[in-house]
Amino acid sequence: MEIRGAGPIARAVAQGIKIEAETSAATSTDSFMEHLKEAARTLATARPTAVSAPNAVRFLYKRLTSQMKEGKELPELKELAIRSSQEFIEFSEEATKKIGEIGANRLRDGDLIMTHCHSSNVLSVLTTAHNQGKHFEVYCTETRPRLQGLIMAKKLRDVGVSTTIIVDCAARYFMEEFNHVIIGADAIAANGAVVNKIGTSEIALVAREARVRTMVAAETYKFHPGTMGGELIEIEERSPREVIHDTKEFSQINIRNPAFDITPPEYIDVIVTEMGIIPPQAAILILTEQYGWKISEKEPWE
Ligand code: RUB
Repeated sequence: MEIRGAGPIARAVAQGIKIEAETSAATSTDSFMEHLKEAARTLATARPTAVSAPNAVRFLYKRLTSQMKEGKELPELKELAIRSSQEFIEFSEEATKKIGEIGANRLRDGDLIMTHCHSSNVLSVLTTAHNQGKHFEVYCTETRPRLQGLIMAKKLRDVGVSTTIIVDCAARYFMEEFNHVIIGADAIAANGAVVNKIGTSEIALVAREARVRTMVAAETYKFHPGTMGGELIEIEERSPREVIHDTKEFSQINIRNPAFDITPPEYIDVIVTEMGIIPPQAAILILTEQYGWKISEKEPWE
């Protein structure tokens, strides 16, 4: 939880691989690849829900293995690992910027917008629209139990956006007033279902009931290749102490703390990616046509 949000997590993974490549004492291509594999396994599986982490590794390995097959020597492979990690970080930052520009086009003067949790991509959409001179207001949920919504609210205030904080369960009370719900994503399944902070699916359900449009702002490396073969996205369950600090007082009572939930594609109007706006049903095309992932592909760290 030092690094929050699936985009920053992906960049941290690429940075980790870069450091491993820079500091590796390997003397052959095989031992270098073995060294990176170990690091890749740790990094790719550190946060089970955010697919951006394993996708960052997949992105780097695709390049490395194709170069290895071409018979590249150790210094070239090392240089490629370092360069590719840096390129991924730059691509990721650029993607968030583009998402901001594309998403901002959908906002209008006078809009009232609701968001949930803290997402760098949602922040990019809102700050870009604000910098374009659009006047709108944002309601941020607190986002129990870790209160990332408060981080979002402070960041919006600091750039000059009119911001209001509400408790999570006030979503339905205010919903009819909103023009948009805008949320980020930790992972997107092949059928367009979106995994994001716990509470997102409830908000999307309420938005649909009130005919308020739900926009997801997410980079294409949030799409989960494993789901093409029916793999389920693991939902990280965190410490009960995030919910109840003094668990002794509530002894013999179970406390469950899933960190994310799944919003079905029917509740999502559009996904704003760096490549443009797509309906959730087009998720499979991103996976197969853009990234060329295959069903049940062997993972680089296996
Ligand atoms: C953060 C969260 C964010 C997504 C998208 O959860 O659910 O909405 O990760 O963020 P946590 P971004 O704080 O538990 O990691 O757009 O920055 O990738």
